[in-house]
Amino acid sequence: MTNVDNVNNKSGHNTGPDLLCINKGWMGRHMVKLDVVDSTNLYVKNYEEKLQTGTVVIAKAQTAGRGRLSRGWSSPNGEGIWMSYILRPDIEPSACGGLTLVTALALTKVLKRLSGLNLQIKWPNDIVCNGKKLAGILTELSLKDMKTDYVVVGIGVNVSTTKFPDDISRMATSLKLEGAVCEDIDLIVKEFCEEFEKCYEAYMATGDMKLLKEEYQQLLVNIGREVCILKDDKEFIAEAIGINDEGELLVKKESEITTIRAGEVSVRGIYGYV
Ligand code: BT5
Repeated sequence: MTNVDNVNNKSGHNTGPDLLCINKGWMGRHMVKLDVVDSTNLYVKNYEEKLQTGTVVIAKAQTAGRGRLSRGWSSPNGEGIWMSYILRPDIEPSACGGLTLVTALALTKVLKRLSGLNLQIKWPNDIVCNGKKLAGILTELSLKDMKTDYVVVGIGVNVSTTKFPDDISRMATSLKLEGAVCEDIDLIVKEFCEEFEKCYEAYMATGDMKLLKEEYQQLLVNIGREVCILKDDKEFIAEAIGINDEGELLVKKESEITTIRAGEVSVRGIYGYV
């Protein structure tokens, strides 16, 4: 077992009437269902002290859904899975970024299984289908005395959207547009919670991607492809060859291998990098 059992007992949170139970394990054992919220990530951060580890907050609509680097996330009413959950991992802050990869792996596996679609991960935080973005992940870390206090992971999955805002209409897609056999939000969330729990425990067993790397790489759209990397304000083209145990992207240029920690990596043929 991981540290999760211990931290589960940290808050004596009283389960109120808005808290529903969808999973016997710790992940999603408590769920807050909202009709509308600014952002489920912000909600978790605001109520952090009251939420047990693994609590899932899900909304039908978000009025200020957020992506990375203060970008927006379109979250129309009833058309997708807009949810966040809280983790309190006993790991170094530098290892928390790996939880984005753990989430991407669990979500891709579940969505593939239920939808029947051919889905892949675009490192580090996108799930893509036929070259378009189906889902995104936003991981936010809170520190206390330079140590990991808690982590909020937010997931946005486009489920039944058929018309996206003009600025993203060419790069975004939904389960419905791709012809998925399942669009059942409750079922997807339930199965995700079970799958995430397994992947998370594998991550926590070593504190890195060692046990998950192979499976993750099999789903990685970047692998063997030319990628365009923006690093230290400079752009360069290289071939992605995989990830290391820390979850960093490995790229090769003229036989020199570089690790990419975070930031923008565009893949040729995906979202318009040609
Ligand atoms: C992400 O950021 O992909 C993270 C998205 C996380 C959203 C979830 S929803 C629940 C939780 N609560 C929140 O407030 N957020 C999380 P990034 O890689 O920075 O991508 C953002 C970019 O994706 C935007 O700048 C748009 O170009 C594009 N985009 C916006 N809405 C989209 C959508 N619904 N589907 C596909 N692409 C979208």
